[in-house]
Amino acid sequence: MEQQLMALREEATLEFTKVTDLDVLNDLRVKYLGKKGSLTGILRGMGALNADERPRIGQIVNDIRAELEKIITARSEELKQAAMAKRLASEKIDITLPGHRPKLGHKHPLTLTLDRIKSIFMRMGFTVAEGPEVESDYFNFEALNLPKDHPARDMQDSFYITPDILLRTHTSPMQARYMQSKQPNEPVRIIAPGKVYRCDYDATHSPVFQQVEGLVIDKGIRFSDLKGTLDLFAKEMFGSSVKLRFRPSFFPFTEPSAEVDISCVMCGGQGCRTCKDTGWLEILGSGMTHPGVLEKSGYDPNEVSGFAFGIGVERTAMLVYGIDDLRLFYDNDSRFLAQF
Ligand code: 2NM
Repeated sequence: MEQQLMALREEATLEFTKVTDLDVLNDLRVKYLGKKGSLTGILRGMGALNADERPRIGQIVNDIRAELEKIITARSEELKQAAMAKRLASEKIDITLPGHRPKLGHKHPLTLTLDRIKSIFMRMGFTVAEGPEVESDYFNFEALNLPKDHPARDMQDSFYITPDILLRTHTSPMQARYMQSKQPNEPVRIIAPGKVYRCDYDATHSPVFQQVEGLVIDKGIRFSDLKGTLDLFAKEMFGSSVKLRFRPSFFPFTEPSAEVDISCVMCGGQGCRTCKDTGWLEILGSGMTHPGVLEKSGYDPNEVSGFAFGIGVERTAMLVYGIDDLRLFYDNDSRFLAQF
């Protein structure tokens, strides 16, 4: 048995020294020292030895194992260093090459558009008022003069949480909240931007979209104030050569009401695909605040008057950037978003 052990020691040492590959070295370790390896194999024969021989042979086995492990560790180090030296010799790194710049994101086109809208009105002295997207029936409809049979109140057209609570269908509830937080007849000059929700989905309608609604109340506010404010807004937003057109319309919370068109930003009013050959683009709704809306929020229509308007952020962004499908804003395709 002692001879067997010496032979194994010799053979293993020779093989470990010859090996030039780390994986092969590991295979050899398993072959000689592994659970089913040669050394363990010889150890199994110990049962046949005399009791007084066993400790001596056991000692030899342990010594051989330690010695071989030492050789393997040393050889493994050598091979690792050789591999690294070879890599360093062949691999050429040009440290003067420019690094990879991390890709920086940027604001979404809708955020850029909303920022511009806000900034235009803030320069005119408007305050930005924000509020809840989950609203009560009272603030979303009742306080704004929307009759019980108004289509927006239909379960089909709005997202209801309970019969009394829904996702706001416009940002006007914020205007009512703001009015009610003020002293009676205290002047108001706010815009309420934010997300609103309606059951609708096609190339020009998304179930969630963004709006900016404005409200001005004070003594002696007239329709000409509405016109001047929206005229300045449109010129700042779409360019100073833009013309405005006010068309009579209807909203439950304003009287009189007007739909506002701008001269087509694509063709300058000549007529094209975007404006469907009319030369005009509808951009917002507006009107003089209905006396009932003022009264419901603590304002006296005999003392003060006001105007209000609502602008669609998606629609504005589509016109500013020349985009024909609103769904592009929500797809999050970086090929689209990278263009802004
Ligand atoms: C629009 C059109 C016309 C509007 C009305 C009010 C409020 F709170 F004063 F009643 N806020 N916004 C309004 C008026 C909104 O959107 C097309």
